[in-house]
Amino acid sequence: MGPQFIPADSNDEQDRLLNELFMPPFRKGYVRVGPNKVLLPLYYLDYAGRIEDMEVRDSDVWIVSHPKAGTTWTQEMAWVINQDFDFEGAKVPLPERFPFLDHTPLFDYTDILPNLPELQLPLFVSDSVTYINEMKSPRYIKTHLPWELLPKQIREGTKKPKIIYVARNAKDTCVSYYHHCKILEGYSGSFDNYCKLFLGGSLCFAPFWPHVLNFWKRRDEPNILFLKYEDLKKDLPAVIRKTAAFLGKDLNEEQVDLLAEHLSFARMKSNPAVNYEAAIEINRRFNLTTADGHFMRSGQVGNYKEVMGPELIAEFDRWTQENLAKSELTF
Ligand code: PPS
Repeated sequence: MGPQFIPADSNDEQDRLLNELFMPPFRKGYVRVGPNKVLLPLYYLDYAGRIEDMEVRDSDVWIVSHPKAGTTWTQEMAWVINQDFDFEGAKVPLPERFPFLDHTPLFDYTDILPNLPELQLPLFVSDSVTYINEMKSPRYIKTHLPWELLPKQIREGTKKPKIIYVARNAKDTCVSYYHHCKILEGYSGSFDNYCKLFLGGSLCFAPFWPHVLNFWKRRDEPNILFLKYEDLKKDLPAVIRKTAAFLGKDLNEEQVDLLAEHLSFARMKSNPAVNYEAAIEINRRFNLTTADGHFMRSGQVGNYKEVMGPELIAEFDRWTQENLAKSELTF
């Protein structure tokens, strides 16, 4: 059985904006799930019970994050380290070797597929939960689900996979998520309305701060590593060393440099295995979303300054201070 939920279809401003501006062909509605009222597509309910009860393995490596926090960057880093620098294997598309557990619940193609026979979906898209259940060990699993919606075996500690959580400051996350939702998830509204939804906890996997803080408070558990996008930007070799130590791998300085080069923004932007250009192209080809843009977009800290005015910045900063006041977390 999955967690409790309520439909996000009320008459309040948040639900109205969401249902007016964020209803692409592959969404049929939204629900708010569990005590934190995590927003998810209605289709998630078809998978909630299977995710809750899935068999976790101690040998799994999980990357957990709020969307756009640096997930892909962290995935590639963890995969290369844990696979002992198998750069040949790293040519396999990331979603295949490091699948996204909650991919299928985000995209309900059930009414679309009969009309688009040419749209052939691989199993990691059409049923990401089954794909992951059938993977050989060690499995690599990406998820944006917050702590309270992770499989029961993780929450109850009966299985202890290695979990890397990556967080990013709210303003850059919001801007990055806005572009992502336009090019990959069919958001059709303005940036201002998007920010209202972000601050109001009405985008998939929101609310933002409980997502981050629920891992921050577990950061000292031996099977959890808490990283920040800003630290990857500031000193990537240091984060590579820290991640290798967490995964139990010894790296020499030559390997650290080699991996830092492989993980540079320019290299990742031109690497078809990790840049999601193929996924964007499918959306365009089948008219599932219409906006232009790239997944590897700015790769900067502070990019929000180019799109947010002073009032909006002040609002985000107030909201951040309020939420972080009782923690030692800073961005
Ligand atoms: S997703 O869809 O949630 O998995 O997206 P996620 O991977 O978390 O976040 C994508 C943003 O991370 C940036 N990115 C990088 N920045 C710097 N260096 C490297 N190597 C790198 N790889 C990915 C990517 O550009 C997105 O951020 P924005 O701000 O949109 O550019």
